[in-house]
Amino acid sequence: MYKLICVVTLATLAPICSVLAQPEIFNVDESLVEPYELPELLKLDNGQKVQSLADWENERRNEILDVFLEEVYGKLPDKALKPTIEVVDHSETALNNTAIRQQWELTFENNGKKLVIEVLAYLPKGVIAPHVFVVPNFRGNQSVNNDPNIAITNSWVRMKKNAPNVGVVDHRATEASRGTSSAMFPLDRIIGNGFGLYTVYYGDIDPDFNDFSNGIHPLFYEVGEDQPKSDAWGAISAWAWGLTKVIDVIEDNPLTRDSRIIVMGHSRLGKTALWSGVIDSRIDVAISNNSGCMGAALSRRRFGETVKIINTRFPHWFSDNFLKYSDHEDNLPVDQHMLIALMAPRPVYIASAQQDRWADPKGEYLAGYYATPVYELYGKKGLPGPELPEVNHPIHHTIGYHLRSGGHGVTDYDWEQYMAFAKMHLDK
Ligand code: GTR
Repeated sequence: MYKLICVVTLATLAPICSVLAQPEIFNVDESLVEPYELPELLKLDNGQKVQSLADWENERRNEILDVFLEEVYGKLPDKALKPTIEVVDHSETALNNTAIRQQWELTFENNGKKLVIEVLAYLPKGVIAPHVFVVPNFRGNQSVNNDPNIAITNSWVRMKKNAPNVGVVDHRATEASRGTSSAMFPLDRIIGNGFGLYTVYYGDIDPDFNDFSNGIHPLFYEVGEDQPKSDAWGAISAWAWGLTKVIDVIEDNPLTRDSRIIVMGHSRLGKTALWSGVIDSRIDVAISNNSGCMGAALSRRRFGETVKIINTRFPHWFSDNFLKYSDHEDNLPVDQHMLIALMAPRPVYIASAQQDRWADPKGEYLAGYYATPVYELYGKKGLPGPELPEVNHPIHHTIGYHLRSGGHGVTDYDWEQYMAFAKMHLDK
């Protein structure tokens, strides 16, 4: 089935090859994509067609959601765990006097374990209930800006092979890590456009390696358990759960209680952003930036990263049940167009980058296109046809999409689209 072995000479894919423990087999040639059949979005498990919005909302949506919960990302705990929340910082003069900065410590305790999640917000001064972006970060809150008042994370920080890892020593962040992700968080533009930003470090919620004795999971184990059940949450569900806790903070904060909420995430956190939008209806808009395999991209295309590769490298991201779909995508009762459809009728944006073939731009687009019939049930516009739009020609319907020139990352161009898309849908 796979036609291309990872001996790729293409500069853009070379780094991928070098980080894989063993050469993996994957295809990045469109002409080699085998025909595939997607599971039907609007057909109930009993074979009947979805005829109405009520059929979708009361039946089909639940069937699909259950599969994503049990077979893919894993079920989140039913039990609510209330944190103690401490406001640790409030400044009215942040970012050259343009923003209010706030920081909170959320402390969760259970089973004799304790977890602290730090939340950071910048809000534009003089704007009442600004729309707020919730964007999880990869290297600690201190990495989003070189503001010396941001608390440096105490949590484990991922170190990339073949990357400088500036300011991270032995998996701990140091002073030198301040602002190292600021290109991904253009706060001057975000605040300048009247938006607020909430961010949280994903490693505070669950450190990103295959170990379930740390992070949030152990706080929810039942007696005798030391890892999640086979249908229970992996790391992506845990990170999405963490975003719902940030939304609790947004709702408790008088400055943002009435704000509209846009979740945006990049790459593995783009997968997380989509999933959080599905499980939390308080999210008004979900945006996935270069989310790829098990984010927006259709798995059955087996283009770029495959289910087998993702399960081999990152088994902890999903429920254990998901492991059986390695090389067996066709057995999965869902594909990622169904994840997008679960956001309906709320606006959802899928962003791809031309050189990011590992994430399968066409597969990301097609998931939005094949989700469109559900948006149409609500009288909303999805994506117009099966062909990829031209590079740098964004589509801003209720489903948004762009294929940006360049590679894997978040750029100012991406942010311009997200802010325009959010304004279009959320401004009254
Ligand atoms: C890659 C992974 C992708 C994507 C990316 C990232 O190694 O294969 O699924 O999530 O990491 O998060 O940067």
